[in-house]
Amino acid sequence: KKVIFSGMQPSGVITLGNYLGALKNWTNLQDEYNCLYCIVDMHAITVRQDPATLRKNARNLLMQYIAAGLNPEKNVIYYQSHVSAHAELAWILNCYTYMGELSRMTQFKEKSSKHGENINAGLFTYPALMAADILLFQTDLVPVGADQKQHLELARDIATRFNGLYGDTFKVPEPYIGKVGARVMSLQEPTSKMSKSDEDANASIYLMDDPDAIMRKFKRAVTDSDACVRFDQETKPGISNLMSIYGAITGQTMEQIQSEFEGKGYGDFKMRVGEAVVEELRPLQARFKELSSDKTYIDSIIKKNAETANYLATKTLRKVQKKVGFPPVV
Ligand code: AQP
Repeated sequence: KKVIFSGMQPSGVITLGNYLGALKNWTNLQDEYNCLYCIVDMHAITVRQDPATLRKNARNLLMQYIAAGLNPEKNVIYYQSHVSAHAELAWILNCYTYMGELSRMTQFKEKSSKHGENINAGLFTYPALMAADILLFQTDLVPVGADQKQHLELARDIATRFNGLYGDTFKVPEPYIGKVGARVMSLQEPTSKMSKSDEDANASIYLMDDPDAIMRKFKRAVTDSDACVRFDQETKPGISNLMSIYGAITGQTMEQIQSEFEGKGYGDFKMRVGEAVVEELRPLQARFKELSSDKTYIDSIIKKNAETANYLATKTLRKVQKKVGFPPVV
């Protein structure tokens, strides 16, 4: 079976964007591939986090992975910080990554302008850590959204460079292009993406929002004055966003949605989108609630999966350490 690796940052409470763009699609891969899904808490601290909140978000994220349908017996679901090989390989890869390459990363440019008061070295070398995450497991395929493509490309370059210098060491990962997940935009500013770290709570639907909150946020979603449900991301970003959310859940095409709401007002349309989201999230929320009350079970999952990830990661790390000339432990 081919290996798939992906992850999310516990940098907030995950949103409908994270779910429709990534998590929901991951659940369809678990039978066909060997999948590792990491909670990348080491990446999260490249932006300042409150320790207690980070801990809580990370545990919730792990439970949300499971609640969304990832089977923890089949997928390796674990915290990045529990597998020290991530940091160790990242250091080595940092030494094979050029400043020029890192300076070209658009995420660094964006995040450093957003977090101007804390442009730390970790934020800059983030892609080397991400390369380590992926390369540690001899990953074949990485499901990535458009915004992570550049980082994956760099991971491939680093792997190829290392292999060129020392002989075959890393599998060079490919992007996994599956059924395209929806790119969900902010409900308040539909030209920028929905983000878990957005300070405006009305801009995002959180996976754990109750039905009232979900309906309220959709009612308030920014649209336009055209009063026609039609897909046009240029001139109607708000409506187009609601249409892709609805389509991602119901499986309908944009044309089908357009004809379903022909002659109907935005009020009706928003209600239907809200209801569809509420129904989609209902079973996930129920399962999350069950998991939250089973501390022993979750703890055992965390422990067991960290052991598996550690075992797999150490195999690659030892190989790399040997190649670069580190002496074996005697
Ligand atoms: N709006 C989105 N629509 C579709 N997919 C999305 N993803 C994120 N936002 C959307 C996908 O979710 C995964 C999570 O990636 P991440 O946790 O590494 O962080 P991110 O991409 O930076 O997501 P956020 O929510 O915007 O987090 P913050 O606010 O912390 O930066 C990825 O697979 C991503 O493609």
